[in-house]
Amino acid sequence: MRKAVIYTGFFLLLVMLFTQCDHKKGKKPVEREYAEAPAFDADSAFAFVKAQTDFGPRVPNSEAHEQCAKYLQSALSQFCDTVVLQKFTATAYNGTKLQGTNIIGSFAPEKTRRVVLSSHWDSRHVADHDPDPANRNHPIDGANDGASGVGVLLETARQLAQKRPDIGVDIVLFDAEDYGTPEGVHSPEGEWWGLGSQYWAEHPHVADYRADYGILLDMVGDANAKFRYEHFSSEYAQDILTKVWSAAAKLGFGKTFVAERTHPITDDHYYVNTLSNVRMIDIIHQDDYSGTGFPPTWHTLNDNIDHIDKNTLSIVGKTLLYVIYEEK
Ligand code: AHN
Ligand code: ZN
Repeated sequence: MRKAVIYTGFFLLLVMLFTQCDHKKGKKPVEREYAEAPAFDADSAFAFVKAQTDFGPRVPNSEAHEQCAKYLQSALSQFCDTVVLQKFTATAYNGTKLQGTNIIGSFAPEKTRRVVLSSHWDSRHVADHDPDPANRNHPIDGANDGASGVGVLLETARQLAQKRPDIGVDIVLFDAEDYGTPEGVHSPEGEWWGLGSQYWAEHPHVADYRADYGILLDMVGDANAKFRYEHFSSEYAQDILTKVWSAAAKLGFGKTFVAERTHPITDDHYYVNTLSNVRMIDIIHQDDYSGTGFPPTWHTLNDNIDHIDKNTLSIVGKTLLYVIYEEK
């Protein structure tokens, strides 16, 4: 009788040991896959966002814009192998001549296999969607609309510098994305958004520039961010959308990256896709319930650092790093 109890106990112990091992074995492949990518530090990304908004609105032709360009150049210089400032003059919807600068940091510029990561670094000259009409001609901080994407890319650059991926990477910070025609204002026919990306697409920073694909970040800092398959991204580069959204799903971010098609946005990726030979997707926060199609702070004075969520920055940064380190 006692022997039977001892045998049963021993048997149960063996079963427990085996199921434990099995459990660990089942988990390991995912851990091993992810171990390739370095950690993404959300506090650091947030600090990179705040450093930009601390300059104030980064509207082309302003002092804050000029100071921020210097900051971004020096930040990228710490991490990248090369940094190029691409200066251009663009005419805005109202005839204003904008002095623009696209800022481009490269890792391993000699490699042919490469990916381009982008975001716009300027902020909008007017809060034309602010609920208070008195605020609508004030410039915005653009913490989400501009600085969030750049913050994620600066932290990504910091990680790439510490652990080199197999492929080359270009970080292209577009200027003058957000100087488009304000709501209710009449302007001549023309393409008034994405002035910096239009320039870069037609005048790449190196001759015969090519990349395997591109990823644009726009508004990646809201607490309730949801990213779907934006229409133009899907038309030009559905395979890249699938790659990125699958990576997010593997990391457990399926609630933020939802594999569902949604309507077109005229963003920097539109000009890259139509005017250059690089195929680029847009990771952009679209909202069906806010009334504008974008998050509630969009083009309002509320688009400030108080509405930036570290967790969203982290989800986007970890997904990006995963995708980059998967490329061989
Ligand atoms: C349109 O509203 C057509 N495009 C806006 C793209 C944008 C503005 N992204 C951020 N700010
Ligand atoms: Zn905007």
